[in-house]
Amino acid sequence: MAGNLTFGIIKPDAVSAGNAGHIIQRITDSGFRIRALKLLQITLKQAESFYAVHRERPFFPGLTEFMSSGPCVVMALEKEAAVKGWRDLMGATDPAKADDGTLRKEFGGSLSENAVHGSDSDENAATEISYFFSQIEMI
Ligand code: 3AN
Repeated sequence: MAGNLTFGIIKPDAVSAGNAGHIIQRITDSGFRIRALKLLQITLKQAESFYAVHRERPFFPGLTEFMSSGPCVVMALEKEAAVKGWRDLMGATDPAKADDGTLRKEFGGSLSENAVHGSDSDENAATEISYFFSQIEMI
């Protein structure tokens, strides 16, 4: 059965560009219910822990530095088949290759500064939600 929850981040590039509100509007227009949301700036160590799966990749230092460079918005999102639905709304990792109508096409600037993050599986969604939100913060 498809899971109902996913985890998303509005990354520092989109927040500093003033696009967080536009992106949240697109999320709710697409039928997601926001179960939890907060603005925060993560530390470099927290970014390294969150992206630990990419530790060996050449882009890891730049990615973690960028993700800790300014405030971001973290969200727990609910919808039927939420992981796929949120990835479809985000679009391809590289904004230049993302389909029209996707968030990365509209708001992403580059492969590394691509406006939004989304979980890639139900299992990772649960892990990522619990990394940022306690049970009492889930509405
Ligand atoms: P996605 O976020 O689409 O699931 P992943 O999980 O492959 O993509 O990559 C995680 C993040 O790492 C991406 N959102 C992007 O910011 C960054 N990234 C991925 N590939 C590259 C790359 N080749 N060069 C720079 N940054 C990258």
